[in-house]
Amino acid sequence: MALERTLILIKPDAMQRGLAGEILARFERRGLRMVGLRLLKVDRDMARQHYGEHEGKPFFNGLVKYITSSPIIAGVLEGTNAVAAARQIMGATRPTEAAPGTIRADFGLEVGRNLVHGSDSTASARREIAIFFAGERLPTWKRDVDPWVFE
Ligand code: D4T
Repeated sequence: MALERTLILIKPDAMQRGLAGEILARFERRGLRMVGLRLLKVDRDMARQHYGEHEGKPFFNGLVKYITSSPIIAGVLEGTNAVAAARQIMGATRPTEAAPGTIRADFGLEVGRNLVHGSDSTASARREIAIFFAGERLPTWKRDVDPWVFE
């Protein structure tokens, strides 16, 4: 059991449809802890950095136009096997191939409007966290305070 961090994005379609809270709640209630959270507008440079591996593919220009089209939420989630857990909660890239109960199956139809992003490996997570949280010190969680009882 490895404690990992992963980067998630709540993409423009989810933001515009008012689904940010619902999506965050799904990660949160699974047990993934938020260690970073930002609302930001992605510019073309940032989009190129993030989606560099897709440059030259037929859907690349549409992808950049889409991800830069409205504010998004970027988050860093921490937990046991966080990379795989987040991707399981999101479902397959193509919403019509995603398992029922996943975010993409429950809210999406189009691969180009698939609501969320999640890092696909711990190496990608490190690279992507450096893009979206450059220079930020992410907090650590302590569990020595009882959340229910004031002493
Ligand atoms: P992201 O990176 O957004 O979490 O998606 P995935 O990790 O699940 O999938 P990906 O890297 O293969 O695709 C990145 C991004 O491109 C869009 N896309 C993808 C598209 O518009 N048309 C396509 O044919 C593919 C394969 C959707 C996600």
